[in-house]
Amino acid sequence: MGLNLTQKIISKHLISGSMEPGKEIEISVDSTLTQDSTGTMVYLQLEAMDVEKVKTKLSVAYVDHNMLQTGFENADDHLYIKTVAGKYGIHFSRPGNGICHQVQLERFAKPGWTLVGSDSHTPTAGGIGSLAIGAGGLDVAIAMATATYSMTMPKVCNVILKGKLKHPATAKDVILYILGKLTVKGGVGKVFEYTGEGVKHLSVPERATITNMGAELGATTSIFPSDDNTLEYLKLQGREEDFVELGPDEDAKYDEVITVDLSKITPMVACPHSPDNVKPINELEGTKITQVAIGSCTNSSYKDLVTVARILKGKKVHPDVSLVVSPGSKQVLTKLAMTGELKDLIASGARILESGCGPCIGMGQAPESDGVSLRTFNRNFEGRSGTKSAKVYLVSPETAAVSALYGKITDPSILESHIFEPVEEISYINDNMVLPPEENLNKQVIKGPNIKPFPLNTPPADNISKKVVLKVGDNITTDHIMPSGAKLLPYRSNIPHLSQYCFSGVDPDFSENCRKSGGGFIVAGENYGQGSSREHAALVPLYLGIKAVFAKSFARIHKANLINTGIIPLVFKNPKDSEINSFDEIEIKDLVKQLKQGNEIYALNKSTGKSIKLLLEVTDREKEILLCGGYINYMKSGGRACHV
Ligand code: MIC
Ligand code: SF4
Repeated sequence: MGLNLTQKIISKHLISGSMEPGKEIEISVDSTLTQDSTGTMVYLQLEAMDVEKVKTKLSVAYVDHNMLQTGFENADDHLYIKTVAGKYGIHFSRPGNGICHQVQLERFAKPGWTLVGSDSHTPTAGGIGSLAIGAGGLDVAIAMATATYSMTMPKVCNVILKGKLKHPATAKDVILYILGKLTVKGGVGKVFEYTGEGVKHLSVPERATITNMGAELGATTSIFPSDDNTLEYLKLQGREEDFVELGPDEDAKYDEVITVDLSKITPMVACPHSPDNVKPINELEGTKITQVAIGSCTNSSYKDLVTVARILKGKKVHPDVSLVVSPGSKQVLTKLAMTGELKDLIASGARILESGCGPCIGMGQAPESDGVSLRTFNRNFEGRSGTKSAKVYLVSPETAAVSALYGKITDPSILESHIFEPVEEISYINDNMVLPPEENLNKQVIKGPNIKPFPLNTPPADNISKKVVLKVGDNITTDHIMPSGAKLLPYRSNIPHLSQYCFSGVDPDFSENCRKSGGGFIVAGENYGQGSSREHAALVPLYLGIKAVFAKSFARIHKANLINTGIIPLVFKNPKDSEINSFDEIEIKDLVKQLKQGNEIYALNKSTGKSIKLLLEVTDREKEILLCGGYINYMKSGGRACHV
């Protein structure tokens, strides 16, 4: 039987397990990436692992998220990452070089390689045919230390692309359309593999826009074949030798199939406050806007920004709108400067930001109170922009740019046809902002005062009786659990400081309640922990004494992060059992025995007298990790059971 592309790459990298969906597999890891906001924890964990050098073929440490340097804190983080990279044999991409996913695609990602990154949008490299997976920081540290990664074998969903996009529809509209259909939990446990004649009409950066936002579907990853367009892209990057042709076998089998007719896609908008709240643009046309932000790892390629420059050329940004543009990389920004498009952007009134994540993670450019912001980004969760009352809409660069001119959401169909003429790609390569390990001279790791040790759990107690310190609904994001933004991002290496702000936008008393009750349990709905890969959303609750989360379902990366920290992720067996009130006292007796015995855990709601049936949906290895109170203890015990 033929293999699909996902199976082909996995089988080439398979170390143990079988490729049956739902079963645990271990694969070899060719490359890793980290970025600064998750990276400091990753490297603290790597240091705890006692290895001399990374075992991967290539590991890159980026600084792209927090570059505001409002105090010493994040300059300390940058220096720590730079020096630790030098020590362990990791390439260091300096601040200003660009967003990790954009630079990885341009300079490092290879078709057929595996990539594990401490950022949920790592699947961007699926646009070039890599099997690229976002993971929690500890899993990336393990990947660097051992060149392996353990995961659940996903189902493979074939997305057959028919036809060709018609102007003004773009790759962004394709993925928004899919998100509208499948929702933010539609991809959990799946890889989306794109095939069909439509694929050849999409360039690598367009494919990367689609695979990037596969993260919003909750997917393990998304992938395109490696074909002539891939070769063309690699040639422009001077990396022709990295090309291999890759695709599924003709008789490949898939677990699911969906078909998307590209010729029927029209401009789409994801409305506040979720990337799957998607509507066709005609339902929103005329909505007044106050800010437009163009950039992020979804839409900041050279082609994206040239198109924006064409739209703005000779025109003036609407007086009620602030337009900010953050180019994806130094390469993109330089090319815009070389060809003169940068001049057109500046002349129109666009505010040019440095190449990095910037407003996407709330690092500056927070809208005014009740502001309406149109963004080419991938997430519009409430408060993520830095302004809780702001409304954020997600659109393509074309829609964003034309709307910036009119001061309201505007259908890009009104644009003249020359805007959509193919962009002539130029080649410009300059890697002087990447420091290879051999040129990174500070081999002494430097840790400033902002860098605090990460918390460690202890093996679970036999009997636990604790309060429900928080009850929340469906689709809680890691931005809800551990908010980011300009005020908090400088403290990603400082769990005690962050702990004061855990769930602050949901329940400002959460942290205090945890302290008063000596920790406790969290009760949640579906898809708990969707969004970012930040393991701070597990480390901080651990620090506050959270023992277990009871939910209807969990998002993949967050569940792995909970397990790695030793917080037990439990799923309600009967939805009715989720009828638990805040501050009810829950007792789990013989927890260790129950964990060892099977996958059902019984708890008692002492406040109501009702019994609760919970499922522990983990692999044997993950169960051992939980019995040890987290991965670091498990590792220290040599992978043996901590409770005998
Ligand atoms: C995000 O888009 O939320 C981030 C910031 O890139 C995160 C990582 C983080 O929280 O540091 C992600 O997507 O994993
Ligand atoms: Fe950076 Fe935004 Fe991409 Fe996250 S989603 S990596 S914050 S640009």
